[in-house]
Amino acid sequence: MAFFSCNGPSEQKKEIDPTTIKVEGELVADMIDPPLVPLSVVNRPAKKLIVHMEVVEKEMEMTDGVIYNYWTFGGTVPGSFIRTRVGDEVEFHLKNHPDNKLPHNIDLHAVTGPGGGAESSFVAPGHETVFSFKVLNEGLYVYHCATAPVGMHIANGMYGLILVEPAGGLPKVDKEYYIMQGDFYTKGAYGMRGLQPFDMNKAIDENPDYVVFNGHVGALNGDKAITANVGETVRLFVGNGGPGLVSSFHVIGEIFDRVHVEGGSLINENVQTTLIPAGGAAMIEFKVEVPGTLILVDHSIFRAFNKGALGMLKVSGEENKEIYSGTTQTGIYHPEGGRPQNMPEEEAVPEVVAESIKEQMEFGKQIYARTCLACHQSEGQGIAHAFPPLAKSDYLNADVNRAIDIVINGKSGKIVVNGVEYNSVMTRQDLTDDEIASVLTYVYNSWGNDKKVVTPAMVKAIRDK
Ligand code: HEC
Ligand SMILES: [Cu+2]
Repeated sequence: MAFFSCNGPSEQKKEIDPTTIKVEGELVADMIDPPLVPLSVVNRPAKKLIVHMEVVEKEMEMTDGVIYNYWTFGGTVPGSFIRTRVGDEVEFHLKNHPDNKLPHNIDLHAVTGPGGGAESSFVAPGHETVFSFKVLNEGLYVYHCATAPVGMHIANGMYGLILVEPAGGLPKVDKEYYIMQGDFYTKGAYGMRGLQPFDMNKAIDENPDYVVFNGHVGALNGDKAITANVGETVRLFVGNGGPGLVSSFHVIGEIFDRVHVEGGSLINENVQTTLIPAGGAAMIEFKVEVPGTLILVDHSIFRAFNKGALGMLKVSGEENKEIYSGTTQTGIYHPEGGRPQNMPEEEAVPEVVAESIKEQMEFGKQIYARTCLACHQSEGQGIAHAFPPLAKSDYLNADVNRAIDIVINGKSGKIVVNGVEYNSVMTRQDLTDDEIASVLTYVYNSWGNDKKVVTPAMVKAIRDK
């Protein structure tokens, strides 16, 4: 027997032919920066919805010290969330900022028409184009630039989401957020400082240096984390701009109560990880029952810990020991950074090296955060029985050349740090001489250590031995 399951809005859609919905009046669309979204359409009638979007090419930070020339819809990656309802007539104004270097256009997957609008929206710097479309199908859709070389425009950040709500809007929830995954390809390896140009060869190979949420490593971490309170319902609008990778979207510590699979009308329940195709999306809903930091990841896990695809949802409120109890070790899931690429020498951009002790401290802190912190912890306190402390470490302070050697070559076997024996393995860290000098200078000048300064020449001397 085949019955339609009772999904409310999608049944209404069957009754009304959306092409016959009349529009009543005009409305200028709200444009808000991610991870926020405009308010639901709730009960408003279908309208002529006027969207003003400007393409902006601009340099922004990919991660600490790494600059990238992003091409954006509206100045952010992803571009502003566009919220419509079935039957709206969208009048789309696409501007190309006069300071931009390239022509652009827009292909919205919610459009029924040639190129999803791309064929009508090609616009040169300093100009504006206007085209109109009626939204017929409810769901969550990707939009992106489709100007040649298409892959390059998308890889530089030109994507966003457009939501088509059913008449009456989506069911009410307490919190809504907008997240989009994207992969980025740079000439230099992950974390290499300076302005990093796009690397077309890596893009064709689909081998990104960065896989991130909302355009930057850490865009949803720390004080930029999204938030909710215990007992609230959360809806995540999650898209994948690609251009290359499919996302295995997962939230560590939560189960998705409902997922609009691929952003459409099919609802799956009790989902652990949902697949989000490149150029696709999903609507994910869950209730948060206990406090803590939920970690958003692409569960292709090296991308999360080594390429940046890691975000946070901080839940505050009362504990509920019936649902979860146990001592919590905060900060188990940290980014670990990545140096997986071997760049051909001639393509590598020159390394930006620390010029002063002040810069060594600054760079060293960043290198520590993405390379050492995952094991030795944020204040160098280590983890009992597993990772020795770097704070007030007698072992560290006793011999600087030995410390350099450990970072270059790794370490295994018994050692005694502050009277406690460790017998574990530290992996060799694939860092440059300058980076090792900076990170060790930072460690020696933090947490009660004895303030040695390590130079690249000292590191080189050990490496060459
Ligand atoms: C994958 C986990 C891991 C990472 C990442 C890591 N270490 Fe270690 N580190 C260890 C372990 C385990 C030991 C102890 C090895 C043993 O038992 O022989 C250690 C030992 C050390 C020691 C000597 C012991 C002490 O406490 O003074 C130093 C110095 C050190 N690490 C520095 C660093 C620095 C600097 C970084 C980042 C550039 C780093 N480590 C990254 C796991 C790690
Ligand atoms: Cu473009």
